[in-house]
Amino acid sequence: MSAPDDARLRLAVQKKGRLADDSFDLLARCGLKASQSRTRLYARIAELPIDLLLVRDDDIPGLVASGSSDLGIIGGNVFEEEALTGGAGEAEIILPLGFSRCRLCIAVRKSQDYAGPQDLAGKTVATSYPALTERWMRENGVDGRTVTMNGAVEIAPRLGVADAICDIVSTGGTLDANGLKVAETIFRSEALLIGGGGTLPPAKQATLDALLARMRGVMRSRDAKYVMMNAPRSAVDAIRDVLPGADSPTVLDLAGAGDMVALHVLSTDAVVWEHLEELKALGASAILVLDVDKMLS
Ligand code: PRT
Ligand code: ZN
Repeated sequence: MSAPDDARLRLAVQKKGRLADDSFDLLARCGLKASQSRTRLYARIAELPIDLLLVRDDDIPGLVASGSSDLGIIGGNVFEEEALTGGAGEAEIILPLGFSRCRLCIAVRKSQDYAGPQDLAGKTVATSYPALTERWMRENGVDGRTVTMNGAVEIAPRLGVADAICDIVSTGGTLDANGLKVAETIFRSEALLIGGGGTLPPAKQATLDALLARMRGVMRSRDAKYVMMNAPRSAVDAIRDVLPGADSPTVLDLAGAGDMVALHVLSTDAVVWEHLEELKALGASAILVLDVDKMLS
């Protein structure tokens, strides 16, 4: 689709790193493929008038706040830290995206008994997120101090730089390998679509609306399953209660099968083996669970 450059919506995404692959995967599932290699600063999307800015994640809130980019995909942890320190300007969250989930945690030495926030009184906490950490300290009446480190935060207690750390935890493996344990979870993060907070010109707004409809559709269909089965007509209500997020099922008569009907159900949440066992116990048979590729409503 060709549009003048100033009518093309700009979306800043991480070039390389933990957010990058999932961001590009989301765009691909929205039917949007970047035309150039990811080694450049720009990539043009052919299907909608969107240009990608490929940058370091730390630059994304500032690019959006200054209007250099209309949109950005950024970790909630980075956005919230920038928002607290003024670096995100008027930028605001448009849509939480449900990937790159992690926790920001205060961790202490495994050997330390930890009973609650009071145990951090007078302690020094090393972190790349001083504003979030200090906000938590304030809210929990902890009279502690932060020391800002931009990498290798987990070795600070061993170096004697700090008593505790506040860092991103995903599996917990890094803490464990460094003799540390989670004391407090202070923030839960996921990737966010952010925007500048102002009004967009109509052409860009129309592109954003189209992008949002596709993103919402991808997110809804991510766990969605289309479930088909044969079942006794009397069990239809019970079956609908078993399947997570199921709307009104389609009920079809089965020729010459007496009380048995065919049921088609769209389940918007994950369907697990336990659900299928419950369906079987309700008299269902020939149960089929199909992936949903796209949804638009
Ligand atoms: O180069 P650039 O500046 O763009 O990237 P970056 O190095 O600053 O960030 P990157 O790519 O590492 O992370 C981008 C975003 O991914 C973060 O801001 C988080 O929102 C999210 N994310 C999700 C994570 C993790 N999981 C994660 N596990 N970010 C960092 N980690 C690190 C953490 O810092 C710690 O060192 O992984 C370690 C802990 O992992 P576990 O699994 O051992 O607990
Ligand atoms: Zn970064």
